[in-house]
Amino acid sequence: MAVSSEHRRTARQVWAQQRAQWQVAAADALDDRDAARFLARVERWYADAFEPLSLLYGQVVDVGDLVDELLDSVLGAAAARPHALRLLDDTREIDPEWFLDESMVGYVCYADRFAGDLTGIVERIDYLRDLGVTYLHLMPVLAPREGPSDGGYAVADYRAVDPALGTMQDLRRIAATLRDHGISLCVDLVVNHTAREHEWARKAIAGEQAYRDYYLMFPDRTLPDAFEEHLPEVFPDRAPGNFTWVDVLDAWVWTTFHDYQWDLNYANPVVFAEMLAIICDLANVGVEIFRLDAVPFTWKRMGTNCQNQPEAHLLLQALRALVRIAAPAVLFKAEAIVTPDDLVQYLGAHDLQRHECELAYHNQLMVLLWSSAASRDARLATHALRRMRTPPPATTWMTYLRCHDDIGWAITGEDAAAVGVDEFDHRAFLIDFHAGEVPGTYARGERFGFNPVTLDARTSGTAASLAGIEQALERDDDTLLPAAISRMLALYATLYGWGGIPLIYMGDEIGVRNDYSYHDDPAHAGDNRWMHRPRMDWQAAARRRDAATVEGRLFSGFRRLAASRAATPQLQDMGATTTPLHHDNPHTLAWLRRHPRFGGLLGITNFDDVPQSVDADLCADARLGQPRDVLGIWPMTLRDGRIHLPALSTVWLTDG
Ligand code: OTU
Repeated sequence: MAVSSEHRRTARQVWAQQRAQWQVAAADALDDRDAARFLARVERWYADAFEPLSLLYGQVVDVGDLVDELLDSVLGAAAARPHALRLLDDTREIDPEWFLDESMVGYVCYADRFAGDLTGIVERIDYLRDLGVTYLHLMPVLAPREGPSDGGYAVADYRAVDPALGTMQDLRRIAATLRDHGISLCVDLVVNHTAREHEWARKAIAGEQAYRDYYLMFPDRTLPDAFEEHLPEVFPDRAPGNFTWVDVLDAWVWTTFHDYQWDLNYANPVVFAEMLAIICDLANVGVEIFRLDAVPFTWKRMGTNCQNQPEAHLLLQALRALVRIAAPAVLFKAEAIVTPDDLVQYLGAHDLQRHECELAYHNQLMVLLWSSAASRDARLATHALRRMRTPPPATTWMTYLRCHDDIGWAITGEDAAAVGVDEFDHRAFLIDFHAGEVPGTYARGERFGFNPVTLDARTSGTAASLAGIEQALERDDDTLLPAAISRMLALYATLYGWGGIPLIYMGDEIGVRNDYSYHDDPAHAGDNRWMHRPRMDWQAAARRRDAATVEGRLFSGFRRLAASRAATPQLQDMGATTTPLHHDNPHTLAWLRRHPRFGGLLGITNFDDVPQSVDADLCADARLGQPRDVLGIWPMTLRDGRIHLPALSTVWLTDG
């Protein structure tokens, strides 16, 4: 489904007719300068909103009227935008590529588990700045349903903060304080579904047809059965199937995730308008980055797996254009854990580029880092990552090693075959290895979402436990522990040196291990993702300056990662590319970063637990006359025409 030049022409014509009316409206709502800015933005983005909306809703509404209505809401938001945020808009419009800077480092945490509540975050800002953090993702902060809420991903009210964390006023204050410290606030926006306790769902239950149309409901199994033929199950063990019978509604409701998470019906333009207004309101509270949860699922089509549908992208494109008009400082981050070819489309890389999200999780890199570490072999990573397309201009990856979810072992058959690996066997190996069930494994994780039909499973566990720190501490072994720490740092050093924005998942910087206490909490028991959602261990963190401790070694390593990165302009993302290089050592991953202005950087990671070397000709390919390691955590030597790396280590070589 392509956006056609015909739609663009129509958009131009409609706007030409409406311009005068919007000039008056803007002049009423805003002062001269802001009205001029608002109108300039509408000029710039009108067609970008109109085109996708025509394709999405052209059959059911007059698109000119719809855009008119949406612009009304957007102008309201622009008028309500606080002064400080308008200044931020100005800054970001002057420097729209601010987030591509090599100084960017992200941190991801639950406000309560990290700092007690929202206001507690203030006391931890120095800790974050110490790690070089410029971006803070606070895990779900909006009011969830009571009882099980999928970790907050079942939102009962998008316009209220979870009372356990604080108030909307607290969120506003914390956003401003973070901003004053150079930290951008990111929050989750669960766009695909609401809790069944959300007002819309309650009104649907009360019998209001208008609200039944917010969701996807079916009177009998005919359509659900037909859809199910092509639908995977996200939580096969705990929430099998994709539909839930709701007695009071006398209908099957679409529930991709848990039965209390009702999928929204984006074929209804009213739902789109609601979500747009919610985003604008939260932007005005000071949210700078929206993590758009489960975006691949927003559009359903019979006969498909109902993920990554073209309309899901059109929705994002229309939202992107309209939010740009209201709050240009805001960025979108796609939470799309999908195959590489599908993934880059969320950054707007279609056959023809579109403005969509600026940021997306690089889950391939994450999976392949763990895969390379476990097999001590980087050939699959080299092959698979070489195939990935470069993000379009002014977009980038978020690179990460762990997050609050399980790890899905997304290895494609094509990539596996290309390096002579059996896809199924390798995935089984990764599942078993990380569950601690392969001889010689160092990992302490658990299976998540085991599917007895496909035998597939994902993996839970903190980075420290998966990287061997838990096992080493338990065995009280002097050789295992340094190796595990080095492994963990080398994994992070790879993603810090990759380009994109690196994310630290809370606790990784001090090696927080699995938390088994979730078994005792009835709301969490049964969902082992809680083993890698521990509370911050501030007692352990207090040891972070002591080089003799695990915490000290990791924390100083993370500080070095941020400092080295900030001093390495090749890691800035404007126009740079990252390409893994084929070379002569299977145990090492080598990648070439080419920056059009600052030149090359050759990254090399040794996943083996013994020293390894690679042909120094790689430096010539990277045009590094005098290779010098700018990371500075592990020693590198050049000898006999080879670059020698210690066990479990990373170097970033530049010409110098
Ligand atoms: C997300 O994850 C969240 O990160 C999870 O914590 C939630 O449970 C879920 O949404 C529902 O809100 O399937 O296994 O491609 O991978 O949306 C986790 C995107 C998930 C999906 C992702 C989802």
